[in-house]
Amino acid sequence: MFKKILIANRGEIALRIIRACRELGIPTVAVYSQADADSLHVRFADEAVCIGPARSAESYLDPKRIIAAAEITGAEAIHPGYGYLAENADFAEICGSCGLVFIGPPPEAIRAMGDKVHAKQTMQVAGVPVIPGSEGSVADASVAKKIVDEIGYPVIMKAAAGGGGRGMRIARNQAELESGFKTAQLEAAAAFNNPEIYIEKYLENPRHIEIQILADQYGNVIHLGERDCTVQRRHQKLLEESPSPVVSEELRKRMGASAVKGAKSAGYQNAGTVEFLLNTDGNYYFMEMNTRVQVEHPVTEEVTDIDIIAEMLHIAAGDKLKLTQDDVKISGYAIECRINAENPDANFAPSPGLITSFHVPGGHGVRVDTHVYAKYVVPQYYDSMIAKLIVHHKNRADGIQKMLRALDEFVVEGIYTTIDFHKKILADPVFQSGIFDTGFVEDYFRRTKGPAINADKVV
Ligand code: MV4
Repeated sequence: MFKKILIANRGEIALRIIRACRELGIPTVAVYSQADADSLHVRFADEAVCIGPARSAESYLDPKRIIAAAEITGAEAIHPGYGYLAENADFAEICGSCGLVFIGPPPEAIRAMGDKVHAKQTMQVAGVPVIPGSEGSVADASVAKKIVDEIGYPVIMKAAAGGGGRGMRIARNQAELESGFKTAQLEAAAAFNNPEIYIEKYLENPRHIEIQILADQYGNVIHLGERDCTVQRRHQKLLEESPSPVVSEELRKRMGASAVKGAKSAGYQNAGTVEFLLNTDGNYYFMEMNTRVQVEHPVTEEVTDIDIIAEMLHIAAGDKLKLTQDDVKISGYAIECRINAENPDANFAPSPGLITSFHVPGGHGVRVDTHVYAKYVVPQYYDSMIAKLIVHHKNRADGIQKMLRALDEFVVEGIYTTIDFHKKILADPVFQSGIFDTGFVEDYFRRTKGPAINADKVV
């Protein structure tokens, strides 16, 4: 195992990785920006290096500073967490050429899955169901029109270099196709420095179901079941559940087998997530692959009793997976609420500042992953998630009640948070029924006369 690991991240995920390292007896190095000097990841790591000013581009996003910190502290490996450099293939490559182990997939796998056209082709060749559409990227609107002649409207245009919902456009007729295509190309060029666009049949109101996988360096790949991330607002996940209320044991086996097959065929290693859209007819389609540990990994940890971060460290150190697929048992139900420093009554505007009081819930089956404490100042520079509240119980109905109880115990004063908003969602009969789709949040606002959501063509 590694003699020292550097964590190239901040916030709750930096703490999560430090905890896993401590349990494995691995000394840790934290890096931090000047805005994070009072952060818990700095306090709980064995060593800490200030790598620059508050701005991410000059700290957490700067490979030079991270590599320098690893070299001066003698770290052998770097865990990137999520966000920042986690899915930067060049950074993973630089780690390798500096003699540092990047705790994640090989650069080639990150690159292959980062190109959404390439990723889709890889999955299709592996026999994973993909959404009908263009084979590869589409040169112009006239080529797009030819594809629509085959698959029909509505279609969605996506940036090859996009992902996570950025740079997408729906067209329901030829006029929208022609204007949308040009805009999509220009936006993709500006946002991702790559104008490539591909086209797919637009699936109305799917669910977002993703499969967690683990792959060692010797070709062994297993899956840890699904997470249902259907409850999203503007492509931001609000809460995640496992198992999904609509995935049967049989469907889990098939989706899991697809994810494993796709990962093997991509030469994937370490932890990853294969995202699918699930239709109301029960058909699922590959959407994209996330080549990192995800925010919502704890729900999988709770129902499988597998420490995903510890597995990542073992895999990166060259250990063989000790678990086989038969060892993976889904037990009970887990749900995670993302607690953000945001004001739901002001269109979820960020609410940074001083937390005057902070009390976290506890009790059986309750887990809180947070870097926040009373008198902590939430910096304005970074994302607004201040805590993840995860509960584990026997079944979905009891799990939701436990989450409601835990949310009631959660006290955060001094800033706005999404705690009360989560209570309303969890108490909603449609949410409780388990039968909803990615339009759930928008529909909830309509039904409860909350803030209207801009219904333009940008999804
Ligand atoms: C789609 C789709 C419908 N049809 N692709 C959104 C995130 C990005 N990864 C892809 N997304 C979508 N792709 C086709 N062909 C609908 C969405 C989508 C969505 C997906 C998952 C969760 C929430 C969503 C909200 C709006 C649109």
